[in-house]
Amino acid sequence: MTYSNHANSQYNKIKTRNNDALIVVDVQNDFLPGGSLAVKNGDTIIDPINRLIENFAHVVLTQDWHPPHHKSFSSSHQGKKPFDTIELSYGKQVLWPDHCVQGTKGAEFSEKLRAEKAELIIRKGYTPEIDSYSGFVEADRQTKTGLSAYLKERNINRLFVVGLATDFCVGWTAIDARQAGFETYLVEDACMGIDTNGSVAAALRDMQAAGVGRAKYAEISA
Ligand code: VGL
Ligand code: ZN
Repeated sequence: MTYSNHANSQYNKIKTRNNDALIVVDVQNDFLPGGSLAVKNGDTIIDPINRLIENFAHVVLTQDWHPPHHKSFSSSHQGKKPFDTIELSYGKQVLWPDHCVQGTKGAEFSEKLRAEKAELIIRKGYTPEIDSYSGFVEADRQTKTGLSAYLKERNINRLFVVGLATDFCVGWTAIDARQAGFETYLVEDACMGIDTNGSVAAALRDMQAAGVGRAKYAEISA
């Protein structure tokens, strides 16, 4: 009789290692209740994330960081409203309310997040014409942020991805992490989705197809 270590078993125990990193995606005021692109119940994942932060030797934060009038804002396109979609040079783009504008309160990390332990903050979405959901590669699918090279130079090879929003920045970051060759887990109860047009189900499907594993925060300890 052996105990299953399969990802679908009831309860897994994951011990964090020195070559793991916790990637905390976009826990910023604009994505939290009261923010301009608030994720419903987004604040409920902050305590789980803080608990995870205690258990990782390496913590990286991503920060959505748009200039005013960014191309991903519906206000930059005449006659468009939030959640409409348009074609940009790199493909389909969902249009958003103005959010995470550089230097604003909405772009700051939640003051409840234990952000001080982070060793790196990767800002993304600062190119005026290109969005970047992923912490690794911009939406043109070519421009790199440098995150993969940073992690590899530090011999980090296993990533746990948490934060906001499951169906956009978390999902794309996790999939690109796999693409870059990292063993990658979504900590499913330490992230929350926007869910427009079935986007959470689609993101979970895409992550699974990319080989992203699933974990729960209580399974993970140092
Ligand atoms: C995000 C939409 C636009 C996210 C960022 O953090 O998931 N979503 N910009
Ligand atoms: Zn954004």
